[in-house]
Amino acid sequence: MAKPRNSRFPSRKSSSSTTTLMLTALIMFTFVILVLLALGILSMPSGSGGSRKANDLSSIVRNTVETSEGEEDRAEQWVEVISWEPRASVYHNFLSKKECEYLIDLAKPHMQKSTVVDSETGKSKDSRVRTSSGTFLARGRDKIIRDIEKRIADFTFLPAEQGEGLQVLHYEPGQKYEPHYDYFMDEFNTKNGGQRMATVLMYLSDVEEGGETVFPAAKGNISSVSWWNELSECGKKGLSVKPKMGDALLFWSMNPDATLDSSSLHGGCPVIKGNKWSSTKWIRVNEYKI
Ligand SMILES: O=C(O)CCC(=O)C(=O)O
Repeated sequence: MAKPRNSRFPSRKSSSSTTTLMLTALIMFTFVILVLLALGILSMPSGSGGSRKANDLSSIVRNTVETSEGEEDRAEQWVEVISWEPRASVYHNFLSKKECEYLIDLAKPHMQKSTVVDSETGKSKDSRVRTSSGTFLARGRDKIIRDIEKRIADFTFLPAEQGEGLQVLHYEPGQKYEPHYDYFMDEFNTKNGGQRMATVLMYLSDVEEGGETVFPAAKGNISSVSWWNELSECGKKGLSVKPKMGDALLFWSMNPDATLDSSSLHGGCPVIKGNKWSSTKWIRVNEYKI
């Protein structure tokens, strides 16, 4: 039987070549998309809504810069590890000048002679070991303090809820804090929050001479710090940090295995010239209830 001349149905051959063409186009399109993704020209939408890549350290740096926006007086920030025994590092320009002045102004009307903890009874007592004056600022009491406490949590990787209130300290010439541990040897003081595991000490002023924070039991080369030649006689008796307005010193009173670190012994050298203002944040192993 003869084939009709103009069939209304496409032949089997022409339909299979259309399918081949479409498949080839699809493969080429997929290939181009994969190449663009590999080159980073295209990116997949992320669940968090941002275009930031996971594990991209440059995004953390950008984050820090974004946080500091609008704070014209904040100088360059960087973290310097100064010791492994005890574990200690300095975060340069952690606080802005405005924040330092704010904390001093807030604390000034409430300063009282500092006390120490009696290791027998766990109660506070007057002592010649610590001759500064100080006061506590309640945790989370206002926006500026909450911002600082959030920054401390980011720096230490420890939640703000584990921190005690900020203690502001003032040392006049001749005033000091003899070497001591921040951890407790009594049960009374560990009832709320458990042991103190880390301390962040923020310097709210420069000190012309003396006033260093000294770690007399630190292991390692104590003279390797860049400020060695500026240290007082007391400061040269151990690893020392010279107070600089805005800098924060973080050190750990506990080892990673939760034992107490005896190399964290530290003190405040006598101020020789000028005034020293600082603020301490003690961080516990559990939530510290306020
Ligand atoms: O003032 C210093 O440098 C040390 C302060 C201190 O040891 C403390 O507050 O526990």
